[in-house]
Amino acid sequence: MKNNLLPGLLCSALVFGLGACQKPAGDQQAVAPVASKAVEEKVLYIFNWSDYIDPEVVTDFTKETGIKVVYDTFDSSETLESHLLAGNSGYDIVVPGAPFLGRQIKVGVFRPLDKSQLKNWGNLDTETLKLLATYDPGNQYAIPYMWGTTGIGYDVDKVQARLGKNVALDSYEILFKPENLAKLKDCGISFLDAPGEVMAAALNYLGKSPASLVEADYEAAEKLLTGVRPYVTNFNNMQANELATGDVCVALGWSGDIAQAAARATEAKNGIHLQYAIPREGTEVWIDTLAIPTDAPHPGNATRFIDYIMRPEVAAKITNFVAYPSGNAAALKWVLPEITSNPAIYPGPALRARLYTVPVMPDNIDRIITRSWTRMKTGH
Ligand code: N2P
Repeated sequence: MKNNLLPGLLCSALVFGLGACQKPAGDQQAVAPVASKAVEEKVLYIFNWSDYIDPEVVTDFTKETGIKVVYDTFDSSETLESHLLAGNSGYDIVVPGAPFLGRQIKVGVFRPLDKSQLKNWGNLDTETLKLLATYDPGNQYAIPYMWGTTGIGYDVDKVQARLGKNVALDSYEILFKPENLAKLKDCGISFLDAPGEVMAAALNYLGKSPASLVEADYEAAEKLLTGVRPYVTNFNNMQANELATGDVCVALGWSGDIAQAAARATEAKNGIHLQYAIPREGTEVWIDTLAIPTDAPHPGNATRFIDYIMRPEVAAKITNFVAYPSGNAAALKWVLPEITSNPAIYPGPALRARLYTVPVMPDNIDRIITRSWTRMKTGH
């Protein structure tokens, strides 16, 4: 065999996953392009939030591309972050919220998107991209996936039976006033286990900036939460089931998860009527994103998946399943009318005017938040 055939043979063997591409000395130029394109195994490792996709989207992608998907889930931004910071997570696609994306970009854990391969980019919502660019300048590393709000999920009958018919169900007073919580404790109270988001909600409720840089403001927020803590049944980011089954009757939670809970309860015909309110005091609107870790083993497959998700019908299929709006403007016409017309999922202008976003916080503030969250939860 002639020596100059060898590089091609060695590298094409990789298509079948047989091993590392060895570049013979002196012939590196000839093999490099082949090595970077053709070597990916037909597999893709995704790490997403739980209850955050229509499983059919994943199986349809595999049917169309032959790329097998290994799909894992996580339940907190902190879990995702620890995987990313440890390195070699093995994941090709991850789903950080925008503030986490912003701070993780700074430490180099993501690879820039290959926009030349993202032909569906034009379907993305320009306003959402603009907002996302405040975390990811130039939209280099991530696309908007879904967005939503943080608010109050409640069992209408149980809450009204305990707080009276005249109580404002769209006020954070339900969740932050100990006298209300004392009356609700027997039917179960769930709070998100999301330190940054809950602290921001507490700050905002206290009339402070949800993105405050003042240490004393965090002391006040911690004090508020410490007063609430004895009434909280659990801190949890998977609230759809516990609300749907009646294990808890009120939650500080995420819009789509609460909509999913309401749908599950209706389907189960268990007599539980759940609603979601965007608090009148204002609350957070957040964006979650799709990004590719720097050390992703299959960045080409990841790019294909991201482009697939950006097809309007696909993005809409996810929204129809998870009840979170997508960052894809072209998807809107494929979204079910009962979802687009639900103001708890797609808030109208008056509600939107009450929403705030949380930026990437400086490290010292992040540390304050983490410490005070731990103190509040553990009691020391
Ligand atoms: C999916 C919830 C993801 C929202 N269950 C996190 N921002």
